[in-house]
Amino acid sequence: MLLYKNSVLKKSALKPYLLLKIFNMAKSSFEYVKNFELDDTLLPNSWIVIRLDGKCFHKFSEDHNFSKPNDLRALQLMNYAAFTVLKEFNDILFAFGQSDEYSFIFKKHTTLYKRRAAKLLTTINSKFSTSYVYYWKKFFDCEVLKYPPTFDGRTVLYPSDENLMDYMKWRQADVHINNLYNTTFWNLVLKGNLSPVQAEKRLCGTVSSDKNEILFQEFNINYNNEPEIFKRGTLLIRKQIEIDDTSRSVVVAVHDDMLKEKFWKKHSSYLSSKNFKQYLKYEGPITDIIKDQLSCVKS
Ligand SMILES: Nc1nc2c(ncn2[C@@H]2O[C@H](COP(=O)(O)OP(=O)(O)OP(=O)(O)O)[C@@H](O)[C@H]2O)c(=O)[nH]1
Ligand SMILES: [Mg+2]
Repeated sequence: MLLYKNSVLKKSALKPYLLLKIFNMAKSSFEYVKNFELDDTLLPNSWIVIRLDGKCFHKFSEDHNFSKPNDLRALQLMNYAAFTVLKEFNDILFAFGQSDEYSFIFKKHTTLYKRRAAKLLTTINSKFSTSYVYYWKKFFDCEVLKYPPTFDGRTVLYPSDENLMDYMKWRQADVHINNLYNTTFWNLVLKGNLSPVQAEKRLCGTVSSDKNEILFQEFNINYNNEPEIFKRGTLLIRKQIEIDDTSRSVVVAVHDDMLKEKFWKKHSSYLSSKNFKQYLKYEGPITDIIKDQLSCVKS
């Protein structure tokens, strides 16, 4: 293009094939820069996990009046944004979310984008982040989105099934630890009239049973009865569903206890088979996310 714009060439009566030759020479002399691009193909035969996390969400949640310690709208928006990702990328086996983070676990032998790390991470992050903004109003009807949120992301490879299971357990244990602390902390502050500093001091050195006791004795709260989504986070997983005598695979949101071996025994087929045959049957309620997928199929 630059060559063509050159006034001498424009005015000259060069034949088109000569112009093309000059153009191609220029192209190949520049093209070497492509070699600077690094190969970031991820190892085969290993689990690819992408984890996204909201940047400065302690501030973002304040600025958007999230309820403390848990805002159901915020969690549902996170789930919906992640669901949008799973809907588009069939190679994601399941995803797990809590607070301002979401992990996406790819099928072990995925060849999506030839397993190129940057392409996978940036595409998933972009789809998730734009969906978070795009669907904001669906969940926060009275709260205006004041500025665009940012999510960081990382890609981690896990070589064994055990590593992957431990990863999922780690993230879910994190929900439990944080939620028990936050629930007790905010009850002490909001209902117990302690300042945040006093509440922090009160909880310093306490173990789980102490916090359960504070909640029960002082605020009449049985922690076990708190909503599962708060205590365990959300697992988005593909399951089979029977509709009108036909079986369809859909993404469902569940709050199963992944710290229990029972969960992994039941879901062992998700991890083991190379040529995945069939997802487990879903037996829960027909949620909005499921309705969304069924109406999509019909239209
Ligand atoms: N009130 C409220 N705050 C939330 C909720 N979910 C997430 N947050 C906030 O988001 C933070 C998420 O933790 P982090 O990711 O460690 O903190 P961060 O401020 O995002 O910091 P970076 O991730 O390092 O940028 C929590 O500490 C809360 O402040 C919610 O449902 N309600
Ligand atoms: Mg964060």
